[in-house]
Amino acid sequence: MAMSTVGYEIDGEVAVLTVEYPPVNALSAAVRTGLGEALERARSDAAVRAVVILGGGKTFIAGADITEFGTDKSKVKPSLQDIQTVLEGFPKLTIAAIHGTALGGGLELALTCHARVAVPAARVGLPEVNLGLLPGAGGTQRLPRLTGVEVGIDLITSGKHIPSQQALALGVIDAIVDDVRSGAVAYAREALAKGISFVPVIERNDKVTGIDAAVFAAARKQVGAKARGKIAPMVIIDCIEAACTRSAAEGLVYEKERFQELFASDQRAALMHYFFAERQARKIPGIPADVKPKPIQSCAIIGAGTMGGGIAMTFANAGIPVTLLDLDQASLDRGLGVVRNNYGISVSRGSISQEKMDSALALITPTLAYDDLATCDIVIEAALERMDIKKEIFFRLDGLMKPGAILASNTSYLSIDEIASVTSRPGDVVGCHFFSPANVMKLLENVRSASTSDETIITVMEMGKMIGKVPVLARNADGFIGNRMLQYYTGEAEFLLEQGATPEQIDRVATRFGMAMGPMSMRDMAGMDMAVVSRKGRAASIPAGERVSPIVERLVEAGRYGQKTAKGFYRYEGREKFSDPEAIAIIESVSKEFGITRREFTDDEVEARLFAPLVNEGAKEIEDGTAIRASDIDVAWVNGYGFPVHRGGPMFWGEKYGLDRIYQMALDAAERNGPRWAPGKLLERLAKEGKGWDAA
Ligand code: T1G
Repeated sequence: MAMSTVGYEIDGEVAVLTVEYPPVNALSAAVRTGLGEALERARSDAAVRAVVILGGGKTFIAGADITEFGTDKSKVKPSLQDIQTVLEGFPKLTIAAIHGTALGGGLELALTCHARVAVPAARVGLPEVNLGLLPGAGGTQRLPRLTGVEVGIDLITSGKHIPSQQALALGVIDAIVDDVRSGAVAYAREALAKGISFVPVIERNDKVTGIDAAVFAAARKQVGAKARGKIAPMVIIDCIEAACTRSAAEGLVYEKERFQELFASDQRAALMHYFFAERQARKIPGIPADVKPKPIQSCAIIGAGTMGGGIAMTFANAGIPVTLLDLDQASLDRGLGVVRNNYGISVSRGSISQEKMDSALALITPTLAYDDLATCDIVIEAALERMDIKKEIFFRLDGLMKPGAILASNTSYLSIDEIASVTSRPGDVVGCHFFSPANVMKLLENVRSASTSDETIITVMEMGKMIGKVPVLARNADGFIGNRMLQYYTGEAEFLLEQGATPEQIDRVATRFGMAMGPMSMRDMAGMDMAVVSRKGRAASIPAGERVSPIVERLVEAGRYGQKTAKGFYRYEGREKFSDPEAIAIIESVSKEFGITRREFTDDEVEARLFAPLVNEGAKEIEDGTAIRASDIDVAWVNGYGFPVHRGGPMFWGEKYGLDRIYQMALDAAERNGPRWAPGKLLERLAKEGKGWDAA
């Protein structure tokens, strides 16, 4: 008998099976074995007339055990499908009792029970698409039979979790109960008493019959437009279409075939890498286990500008009271106006309720008085990117904030060590770099100085997750993790322009690769006048003898700032962009100025030239300790810079592309652009040894 991971108790005529497999009751080999044995026991116990299946600890079953994927354990019988077959043919009433989350295989198992009940705070979903997969245990065949095809397509291609109230309305669950265990037992008893019979979900065909092919054509168009190269969403639509055009048995076979196809894909490997990378990034080596995060129950923000307002929304959305300070009432009013407007847009789009907007706004208290910040657990400075101003603020905060408060700067590149140097508590000083718009972008790049304490680090990493961000820890260095690499991506794009590529080609290649936006369009959106200012500030970091392309400066001199002036690399009419011969002429004049003979580039050459420098600089960040691990860099770029998650991140992509090729490209780039572009020792070693980042 395997170590029992499934508790078995009798409550009157109901057998209660509790899956105990922390942390999320994943359907490991041990759990599947335990479930098989417990169901057999219930079947043979004449006193048992119903079975309730629930999860121990904080949740129901969160899906197949991802850690077993690709291992022999995943082949151990009974498979999930075997358990489902037992359940779907079980001679006694079976009830899935859901709290926490029922996700992936967990929900698929519940869909083979006769009925499903959930507590109000529970959530259910089929998020396999986020792993480059599809629900491979009948989810694409059963869920649409309850929700209808269009809702089923939306839920499964998005992977979203839905609350139990919505699940009830859609028929995914049959009742909401106050207490997961007693409520489920009572539901079972009542169903027995009333002699209610349940039709197995797989036999309910009314919602998958007679569906017009146009529904799938429309879905493919809509989902395809957002997929940005992801393959799983389109395969999911094929499977749901099969639920409507084939028998249930054939549909299940079809789904299994398409699941195997996705399981073998590079995208599944990349997305699985990313799943663990995001969680690994929260683990900081070298910090003793007894160092615990401080509670963050109040937040002060200095600066009600775009960033400060967005950060205020982030904390308010997490239910944390915010005191928002600015220098004068006009700035404060303007900042709060932007916050209110942002919430209003979300309400009008239906993405949040009016109540949510009102409750979040009620948590934001504007003030002009620094004294009002003193008792907050953390203060985040989001003032101008000038060191003198930041030093003045932190010196003042040092004398004001309660002992133990965390003093954070949202700076995107200024030195945290230098900022901390004006305080008497450098251990409490840290960078918390949010990305604009701060209430939307997921990345929180926490930056430790040489003095930042372990407790401060652990606290801001935990805080990141608590406020719905994806935290990554950087050590203080120019540009931290993301922006330090970004200058090589945009820099090489501008050199490519000088050498003959066009803005259209570069942006087309970047978006074909899966980037949310190409580098030239990104420049136009951010505003190149701002880029010129920050490049002036960083000019000292360019070694003598090296140069940065002056194309951006030339465009700004010509009044071409980007979208804000309706012209930049492109000409804009509203949000629509057009090629602009005037911009091309400026680019060509730079080529001429530097005696560069322009030539054609293949798209593949542009792609390699754009992304290889990212990998090269990322390797240097691992080497010098700016980044703890390669996968942290992947997490930063996926969440802060729109790098396609289905490619795993720049470092994962580079390893697949070949570190030896990346190394050679770095040597070539150094020839062209200067020593900053040369490969570091780590990349050289790994390339020559034929190893990957795990040997870093
Ligand atoms: N398998 C194994 N480990 C898992 C896991 C899973 N399904 N889900 C989470 N973990 C680990 C995670 O790595 C972390 O480990 C710890 O649990 C806490 O996770 C046939 C094939 C459930 C909402 O995609 O969305 O079913 O870092 O930090 O924030 O069709 O975990 O502590 O060592 O995320 O409270 C489908 C993925 C699988 C759900 C909880 N299911 N998990 O969030 O904790 S494929 C999923 C989540 C499948 C079938 C297919 C979240 C969560 P460690 P956490 P959390």
